[in-house]
Amino acid sequence: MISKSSTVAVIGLGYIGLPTAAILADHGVTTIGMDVSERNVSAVNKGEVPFVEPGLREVLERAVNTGTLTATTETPVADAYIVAVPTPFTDTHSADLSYIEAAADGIAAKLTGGELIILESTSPPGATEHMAARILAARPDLATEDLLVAHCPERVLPGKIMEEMITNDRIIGGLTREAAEAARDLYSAFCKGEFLLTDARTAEMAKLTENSFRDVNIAFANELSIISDRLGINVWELIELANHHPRVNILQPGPGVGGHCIAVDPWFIVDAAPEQANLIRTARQTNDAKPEWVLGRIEQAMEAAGDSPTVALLGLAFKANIDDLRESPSLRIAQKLAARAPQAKILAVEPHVDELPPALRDFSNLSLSALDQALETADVIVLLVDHDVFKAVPSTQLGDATIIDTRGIWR
Ligand code: SAJ
Repeated sequence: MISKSSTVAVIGLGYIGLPTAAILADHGVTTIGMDVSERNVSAVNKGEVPFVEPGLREVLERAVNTGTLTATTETPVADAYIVAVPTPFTDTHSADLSYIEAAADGIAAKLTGGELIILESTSPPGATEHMAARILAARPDLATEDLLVAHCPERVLPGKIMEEMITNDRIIGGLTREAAEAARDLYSAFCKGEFLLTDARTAEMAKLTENSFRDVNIAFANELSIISDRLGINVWELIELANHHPRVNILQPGPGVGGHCIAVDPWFIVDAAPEQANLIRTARQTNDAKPEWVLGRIEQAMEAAGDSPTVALLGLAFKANIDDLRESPSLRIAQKLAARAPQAKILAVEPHVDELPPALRDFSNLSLSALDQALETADVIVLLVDHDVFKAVPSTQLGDATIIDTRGIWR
């Protein structure tokens, strides 16, 4: 039975695991965070956040100072486990479950029976059953009914995690009803949203469906932007006008879709049902093709600007006001441009990072630049991320450079 006096272990102290552990601990639950990275563990034990997430630092500091949160590199003994490890995809777009398997192996060794094990990582249909089977195979002394296993996908928005973790509704898919109810009791320590209980497979698919819904809608906006460009129409005005219809709500075009969720999760559906998932696959391909289209526009503008143009690329993160560069279309654009245009001087501006990411370090024609300096010297200014600092740039500072605004913030 999971109660407020239970000890909860959170496996994986990344973008989701760390906020989850900090919020649980801040609500009085004894929490042990586990991560394979010694650097992360030592940062967390000092109350330091290894990435940018508004509001997390305060909650983490409080939890560490009161002693309800500790971090370790070893899987601890606990009453409940929350697995929040990455589920990247392989070269063939199927889910790589190796991190979940490693977490399962670590947990299996510590079980005594009666524990609750929750998979939070976004997973393909069947992954929770797979995790449970792996644990039971490692522990033949335990019976299926000795463990409570559930899938409770996280659905928080990076940048708003601290708020959404408390207010969002939560889907809880149990391998049994008892497991779903135990997971609900655990999350009710901090979650004020509605709890929606279902089976694990439906919960897995619900998460993938939400992100695919968004991907398909962004693909529609991205396709509209390419069509509008061809027809000489301002796509942002077009979308604003169409959205005045009471039943139309088009999302915004951009340089492509990034992040570790929307650019990844739809592939898990395609992989699970390749013959049926045609629209979902096409949307992924449409969004994945957008950076190449933007590159074409940049190359055209560079050609018009002369032999050795200076190009400012504003933003490397995958979206506004965060430092996360994973699956970032802007990063991909910067990398490809640097490789294809040795004659150009490329100034990458990303106020949320102190140094260039490894993918960009080996290019002598690309450097990290301050915003003012880049705007002053660029022949071509490419807005890739709608960070607030870029939105605040007055049009007078753009001079007579050619502007490619992929997010429509300066129109
Ligand atoms: N984007 C657009 N146009 C838009 C909206 C987004 O081009 O109109 C781009 C962004 O610039 C970014 C990408 O899409 O590159 C994804 O950004 P996002 O803000 O839509 O979503 P994420 O990846 O930060 O978080 C999503 C959220 N899912 C949904 O909104 C359905 C979040 O709630 C999930 O918890 C998260 O994925 C996750 O972890 O799965």
